Amino acid sequence: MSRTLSILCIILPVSMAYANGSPELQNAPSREERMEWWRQARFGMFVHWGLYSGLAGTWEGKPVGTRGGMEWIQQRVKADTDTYAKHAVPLFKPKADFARAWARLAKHAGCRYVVFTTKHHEGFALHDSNVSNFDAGSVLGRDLVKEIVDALRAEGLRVGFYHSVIDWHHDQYAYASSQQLPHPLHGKPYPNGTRDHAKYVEFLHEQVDELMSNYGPIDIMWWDYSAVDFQGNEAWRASDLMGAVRAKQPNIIMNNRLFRSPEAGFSGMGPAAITRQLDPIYGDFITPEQHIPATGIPGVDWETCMTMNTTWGYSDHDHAWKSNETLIRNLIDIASKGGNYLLNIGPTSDGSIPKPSVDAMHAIGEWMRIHGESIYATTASPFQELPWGRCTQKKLDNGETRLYLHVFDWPADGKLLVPFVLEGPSEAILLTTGEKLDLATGPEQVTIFVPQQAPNQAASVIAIDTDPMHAGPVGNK
Ligand code: H79
Repeated sequence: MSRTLSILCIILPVSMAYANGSPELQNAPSREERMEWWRQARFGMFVHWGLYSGLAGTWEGKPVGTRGGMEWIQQRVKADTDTYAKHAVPLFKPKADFARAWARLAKHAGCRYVVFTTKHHEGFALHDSNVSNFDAGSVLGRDLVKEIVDALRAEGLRVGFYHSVIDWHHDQYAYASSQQLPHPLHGKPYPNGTRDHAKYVEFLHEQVDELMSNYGPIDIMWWDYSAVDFQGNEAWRASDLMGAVRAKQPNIIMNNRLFRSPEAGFSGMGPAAITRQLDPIYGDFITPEQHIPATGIPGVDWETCMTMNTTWGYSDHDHAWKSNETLIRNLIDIASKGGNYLLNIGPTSDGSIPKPSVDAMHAIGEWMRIHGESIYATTASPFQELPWGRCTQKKLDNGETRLYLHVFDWPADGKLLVPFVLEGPSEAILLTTGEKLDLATGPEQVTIFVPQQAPNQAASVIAIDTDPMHAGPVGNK
C-alpha cells in the first residue's frame, strides 16, 4: 500500500467515527444486531475457576464455611496476597484437555454460550499475560484462556469473559478508596505505604487489551463489580475501557457492572438492588444475581446468574444442591419473564466438574432436547400470572403466535384452564409426548383436556398456535 493511502486508511475511519460526536466505530453493528443471538440463546453456562478452586473452601486444614462464595476465601480469611499465593498456587493443577469436558457439558445441556472467569477478585489471570507474573502463563507455562476459548469454539458455543475489576493482588489497587468494595486488608494501612490507583487502572486496561486482542472474536464481556462509593470513570476509567473493548471487538456485548448508579441499572448495593432501567452507555444488559425478578423488565435486557449450590468457586463443604426440578423451572421462569439464565459450575483444582453439576446439566439437557423450542428465541409471557405454571411465546412465520404453556402443577381433573380468548379452530400439542390434545373455547377461558398423569415432573409443555387478531389473554391490564 502507498504511504499516503495507508495514512488515509488510518485517519479516515477515525475521523468519520467521531464526525457525529459518537465514539462508535463507523459501520459498527447496532445494539439490536449485537444483542440478537443473546436474546435467542436464553441459556448460558457460567464457570468460576481460579486459585480458590484448589483451596476448595479449606484454609490451613479447616473448612471456612459450608455456605457462600468460596471464590472469596482470601477475603474470608483476610490473607494478604503473598500468603494466599503461597497456599493456593501449589494446589491449582489443571489437567490436560479439561476444557473440552466443560464445552461438551454446556453443549449437552443446551447452553448456547459460556462465560468463564479470566480473573476473579483474587487477581490471578488465567491467560498468559505480559503485564503480570500472577497469571497462568507465568505460573504454569500455559494459556488457560486460549485452551478454554478453543474448546468452546470447537463446540460452536459463544464465548464470554468474566473479568473482575476488583483486584486483591495488585500492589497499586487503592482499596481504601471504597468502604463498600471488599478487600482482604480492608481497614488496614497499605503494606507499601501509598498506592497510585491510576497505575492499577492502567494495568487493568492492559490486561483487558490482551484479552480482546489475542483470542479471536469474543462475544461477551462480563464485568464484576462496582460500588456506589467507587465506580465508573473514577474507579476504572470505565467509559474508556468500554470504548477500547468495542474498538477491538465491535460485536461484543457487555454487562453494566463497571458502574453502580440508577441509570446503569442499580438502586444500591447488594446483589438484588436493581432498577428497571439501563442506559446503553453503561452496558447492554443488567445482571440480577442469585434471584429472578418478580416480573419481566420491558425494554431492558437482563440475565439472572445463579449457583447450583451456594458457592460460585468450588468448595468441598457445600452440599446444598438445588434439585434438577428447581433448575429446570428456574430456566422456564426466567424465559417466561424475557430474561436469560446463566447457570454456574465451579470446577475443582484440576478442572473437573463436580458430579452433582454434571448430573444436573444432563437433566436440563434431557428436558431441553424435547422442549427446547419453548425456550430458545421465545419472548416473555403475555399473561400476568398463571396459577399452574408459566408461558413463553414465539412469532411464527405465518403471522400467528405460538404459546408454550409450561405446566408445573398438573391438573388433577384433567382440565387445564387458560385465561385466554380463542376464536376459530385451533389445536394444542403436548410437546412432551407429541400427542394432540382436545380443547374447548369459552368466553373467558380455554379448556385443554390433558392426560391423567403429568408426562414430565419438572414441567410438561403444551404448544398452541393462535391468531393474534382473534385471540388474547383475558384479565391483563
Ligand atoms: O463472581 C460471583 C461472586 O463472587 C461475585 N459475583 C458473582 C458472579 C459477587 N460479588 N459480590 N457479590 C457476589 C455479592 C456479595 C456477596 C457476599 Fe459473600 C455475601 C459477600 C459476603 C457475603 C458470597 C458469600 C461471597 C462471599 C460470601
